[in-house]
Amino acid sequence: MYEIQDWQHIFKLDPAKTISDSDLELICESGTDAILIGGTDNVTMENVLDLMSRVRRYPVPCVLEISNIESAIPGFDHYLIPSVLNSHNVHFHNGLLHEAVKQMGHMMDFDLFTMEGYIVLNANSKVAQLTDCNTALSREDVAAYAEMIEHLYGLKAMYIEYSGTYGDVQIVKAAKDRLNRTRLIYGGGIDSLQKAQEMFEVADTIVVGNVIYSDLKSALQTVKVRG
Ligand code: 1GP
Repeated sequence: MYEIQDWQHIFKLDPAKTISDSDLELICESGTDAILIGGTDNVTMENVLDLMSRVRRYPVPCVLEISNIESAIPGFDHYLIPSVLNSHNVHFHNGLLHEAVKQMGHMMDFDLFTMEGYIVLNANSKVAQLTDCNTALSREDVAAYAEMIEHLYGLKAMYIEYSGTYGDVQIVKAAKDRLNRTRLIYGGGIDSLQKAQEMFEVADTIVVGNVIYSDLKSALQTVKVRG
């Protein structure tokens, strides 16, 4: 149940944003495979703990995508650790991870952690700016990252992140064509069932975020991609 290999649809909740109990109930009981808690700005121990305990009322897997050490708290079913491979800054490749393992390695159950080979492609997103990414990548560039992630790094997941904007299906396909065992996760700009279906035809897992806060009804429609 907590194995990312089985997830087709994920809702991503930003701990820095507000969501009512009734909207949260609809998201958690929507039939999605997992609730991923993660964000870029203002992610704190307090708001992560608050959201985790509210999601915990429901039987859906609750997963943390770690964005900083102070908010990496115990109690989640699983943890995703992004390694931003197209960042110019080594801190976002492995520096954060190194610091986390140094501080908390003695109490980490490594089976609960999955490292994601993360490629950020929306230059205007907060995450691209924070992590100083080279987003001007061709299909060939992204395909090469896919091969590195599966064959050299040996990671279980590649995450193509277009946060805030709908991505280029051909770029996503270029990655997918090079992956056999590594799961391809896509996130960014999915705000309708039609976009969810289009990306799900290419990616293994789709992540739906922002539209939860702007148009909950459309967000809930996207769950229909699940087989
Ligand atoms: C963000 O990939 C997720 O990290 C989802 O993107 O918020 O644009 O849906 P959106």
